[in-house]
Amino acid sequence: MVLEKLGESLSGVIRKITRAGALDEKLVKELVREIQRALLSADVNVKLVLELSRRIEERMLKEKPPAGLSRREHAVKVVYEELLSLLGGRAHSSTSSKARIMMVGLQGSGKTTTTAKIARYFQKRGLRTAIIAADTQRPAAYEQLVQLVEKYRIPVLRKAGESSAVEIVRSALEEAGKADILILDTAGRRSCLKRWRRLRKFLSLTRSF
Ligand SMILES: Nc1nc2c(ncn2[C@@H]2O[C@H](COP(=O)(O)OP(=O)(O)OP(=O)(O)O)[C@@H](O)[C@H]2O)c(=O)[nH]1
Ligand SMILES: [Mg+2]
Repeated sequence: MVLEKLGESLSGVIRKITRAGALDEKLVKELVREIQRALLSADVNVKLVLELSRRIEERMLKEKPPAGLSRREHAVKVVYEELLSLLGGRAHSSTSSKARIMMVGLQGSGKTTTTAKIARYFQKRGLRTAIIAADTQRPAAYEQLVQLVEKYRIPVLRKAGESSAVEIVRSALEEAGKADILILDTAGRRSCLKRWRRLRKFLSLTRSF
């Protein structure tokens, strides 16, 4: 019951962050007070609550969001990480949460649209996400992706002028650097799907990511 109430209150805080217009000092203080209230009514030690809320406030106001994350998304990440540290856990670091997702499917089945949706899904949860535009078959596949995600500032990686998908992936991996989640949008033409060796190549390239 207590945990349920705590969960509800904290979800309320996250909702407030994601819907906030501007994350100014006044709002940050209000959010921190709400987190304090929620934790204290769940009987969390007062000293711990004060320490945690001080850290949340400081990080939300002073920390520069990493590339690809807005201030609101970064604020959600801060709350998540600090709550996790309170519970004795460790937030996913950029190395531990690294994942790669390769979109494979027939032409027109929704790979590119879904790539953008998945990228946004993880970004909202505070993970740094990057997309590799490795579809070399559909005209303007890169522009389609950029159009879908530019408002979220999710990087779309592609080596300009490169016609080999494998080379695009190779050079994007160098750029992807700190991304937690890397999504590969591939071409879905039958001719490409037939080339399983190429798909295997994608996988082996991103294994080290
Ligand atoms: N109704 C509906 N339409 C979708 C969905 N996902 C994608 N579409 C539409 O399906 C069409 C093809 O989507 P894309 O995401 O471009 O498909 P794709 O697999 O990347 O296509 P190729 O790159 O040509 O292989 C577009 O007009 C999308 O708007 C969905 O979940 N529901
Ligand atoms: Mg596509």
